[in-house]
Amino acid sequence: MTQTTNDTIVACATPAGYSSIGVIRASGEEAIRYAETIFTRQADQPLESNRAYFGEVIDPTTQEIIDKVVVTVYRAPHSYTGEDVVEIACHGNPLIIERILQAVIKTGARIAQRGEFTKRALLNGKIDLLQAEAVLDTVYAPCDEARKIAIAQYEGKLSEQVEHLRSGIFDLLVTINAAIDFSEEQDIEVNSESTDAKISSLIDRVTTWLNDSQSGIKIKEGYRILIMGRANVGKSTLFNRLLGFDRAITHETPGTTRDYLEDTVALGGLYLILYDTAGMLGKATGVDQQAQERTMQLMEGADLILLMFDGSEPMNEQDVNLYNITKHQPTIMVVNKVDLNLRMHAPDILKDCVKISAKSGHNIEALVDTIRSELLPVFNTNQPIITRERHRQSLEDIRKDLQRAREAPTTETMAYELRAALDVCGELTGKIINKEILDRIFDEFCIGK
Ligand SMILES: Nc1nc2c(ncn2[C@@H]2O[C@H](COP(=O)(O)OP(=O)(O)OP(=O)(O)O)[C@@H](O)[C@H]2O)c(=O)[nH]1
Ligand SMILES: [Mg+2]
Repeated sequence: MTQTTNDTIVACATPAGYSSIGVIRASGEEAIRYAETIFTRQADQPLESNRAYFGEVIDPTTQEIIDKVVVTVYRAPHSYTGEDVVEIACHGNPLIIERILQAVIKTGARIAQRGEFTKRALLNGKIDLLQAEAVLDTVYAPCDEARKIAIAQYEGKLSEQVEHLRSGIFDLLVTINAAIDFSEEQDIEVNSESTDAKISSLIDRVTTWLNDSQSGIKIKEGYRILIMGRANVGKSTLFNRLLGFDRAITHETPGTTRDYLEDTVALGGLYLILYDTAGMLGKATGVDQQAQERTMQLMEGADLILLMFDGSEPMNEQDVNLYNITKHQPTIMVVNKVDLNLRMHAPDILKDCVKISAKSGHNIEALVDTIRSELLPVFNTNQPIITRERHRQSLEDIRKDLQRAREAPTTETMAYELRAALDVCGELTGKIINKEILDRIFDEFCIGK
């Protein structure tokens, strides 16, 4: 698989705005020649690979010094893209970055498209499609668990597993093809128990993998956590405490929160989408009733409920109601206001609860630990889990193809289904290029990656 266009591209690899350092990256056949044109340094030897040089960037038209920079050179194929790559680390001022970009463009480069550096890495065989996606996931990992998975995928662990599956299917296809070729001369029984068992074992492998996929996607996209409880128990105070800033209004008057509030935070290595809800007020009417209906709607999609009680007051009917409503969903009981005298008498709840003070922050770490252990799944496999809908869909397709192969009436149809499964494996890793899939993936990238 080789790259057809190797014109030289350039882009800023660091975010817009002021920073200590900004990095401009160029890749392509002429990248080093362009760098030589605009870069001056004391010792004027040719730029060597894997070395950094201190010097100045000069505007090729006016000969004016734009900035003092460090230039690093990576010669093909030992670079991110597999092409000649030059990285210019300048001062992180948007004006300087723009001037240097323009200087490189004046020498003949063009601005890169979204993800074009990574796309070139893919097309030059430096990484496969799963790894290209993992690059994106590494850059945007919203929490530590997502980062761990992204790095494992970037290292190629997921690709290895897909390759392992692919070769299992391929071996089977070879046996079956041989049987088709020789079936007229020899009596080869294809639909034998052993073929059936082999396909079944491949299906089982894909199924185990798929069972973990929902968790993989959740780790990346976030767990929905609903803070529930009767009015005034301290839901908004906890919401603010977990977020680390005063997002919600809190007040001693019951019924402060009406419309639910939503915000995200990384806690305990997980990415959480937190919801602060309206307090349950017993027989509510009008706006209060609508607010409570919304809470009930949110409950349906919640991955975890934090059901809060006010430890400084006896339990009342609404607490019991909420306890009954939520008991069939994953729930953590949270008894709040333990900085005050404990007046709640509910042995069942107190046995299993986390006792906190949302106001002072007491025991919030224990609550985060409990949230983590409730949510973080025990994976069925050691193999890197999948984190994208595209992966999940492909595995579903492979499973269907394998199931059809197992039930195939003839050897020919069995071979046909196995070939279809192989094609999906190829699309998954990018061995088979599907332009639509590529465009969709690289559209998610930023320019400069
Ligand atoms: N002593 C003490 N007071 C708390 C604690 N947590 C919250 N409060 C107080 O309890 C009152 C209600 O807190 P909120 O966070 O607004 O309660 P809420 O559950 O969101 O209330 P609604 O939105 O009305 O349902 C406020 O005066 C808080 O300061 C706590 O841990 N200890
Ligand atoms: Mg509130």
